[in-house]
Amino acid sequence: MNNSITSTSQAHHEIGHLPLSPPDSALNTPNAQHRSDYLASHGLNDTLLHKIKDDLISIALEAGRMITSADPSISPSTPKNNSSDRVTATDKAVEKKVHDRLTSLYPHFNFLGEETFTLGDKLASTPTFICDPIDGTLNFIHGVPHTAVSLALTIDKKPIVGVVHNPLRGDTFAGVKWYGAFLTTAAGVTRRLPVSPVPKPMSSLNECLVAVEWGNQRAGPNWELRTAVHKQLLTDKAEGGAMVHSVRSSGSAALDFCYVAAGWIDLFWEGGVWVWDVAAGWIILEEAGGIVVSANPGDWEPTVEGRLYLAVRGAKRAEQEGVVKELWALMGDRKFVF
Ligand code: LIP
Repeated sequence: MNNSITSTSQAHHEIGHLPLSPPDSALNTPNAQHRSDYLASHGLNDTLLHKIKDDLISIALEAGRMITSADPSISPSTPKNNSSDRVTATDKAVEKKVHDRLTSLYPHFNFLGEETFTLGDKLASTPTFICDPIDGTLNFIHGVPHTAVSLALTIDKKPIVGVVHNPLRGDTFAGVKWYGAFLTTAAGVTRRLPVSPVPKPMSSLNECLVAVEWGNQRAGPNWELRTAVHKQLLTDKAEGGAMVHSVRSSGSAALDFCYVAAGWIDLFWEGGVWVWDVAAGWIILEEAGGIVVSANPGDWEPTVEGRLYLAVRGAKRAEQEGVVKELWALMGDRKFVF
């Protein structure tokens, strides 16, 4: 079955009108009433939620144009926590643009951005925009065309709207709680996620393509655990590994989440990234039938600020739980500490 729902020659900037709609079964039911009461308790309603999604898409596209027209060699990057954790003038300029646009449109909402975050800042329960101006800064610096603007709205510390835009490929992923998740490509084709409406079976890790990232903390117990698990994922079953199809490391956690939402990647296991790396991808994934549990064994309900994530694509719940338990088993009694 073809899951493409819009195929037009429309300009990419028109994708704000993604055909997000709740399933028919969700309309005029007690759930719909509960949903509107919940939104109202935060000063929101369905119409506003969709306006916010459209505004986030339009701001992400504008930010994307800033990224594609920037030349990182002209304004070199500077290190943050270490030599592999870097920031450029473009990261800062994009965040300022996003901040200014959002605070003028929604002056009563909070704003949390990667480049203006101070250690100890906490996500509020009230509506909060979360911004990663360039997720995949190292890719941007090196010219790898795999970076994204990642924008989310949270309420009650949970993502409710998410937009992830890779300006170099022209992909825009968007999700709104209760309304589904979509990908619009550079060709103007919009598809509901996951891309395959009937997800393939996922009976064991052995059949999975797994995303991992390397992070920038390259010493100590977290590094030992990360690299040991990466090795176990790849190692032959005869030697105690999971023998996954392979691992992929894209350099952007936001895009990793979206690729799991699309169903292109089966799982993404990561500890140490931050709320701005995952908030938008989280709601896109959930709306595509995926789940997020902790990167550490035993925690089925991680928080978005917890820095520990195992994202699993849409599949039967028993299959999702099966691969989670298999991955956690590879960790034994070891845990990330962030
Ligand atoms: C990056 C993440 C990536 C991780 C890097 C870094 P940034 O975010 O998305 O997955 O491995 O350490 O945190 O810094 O490019 O926004």
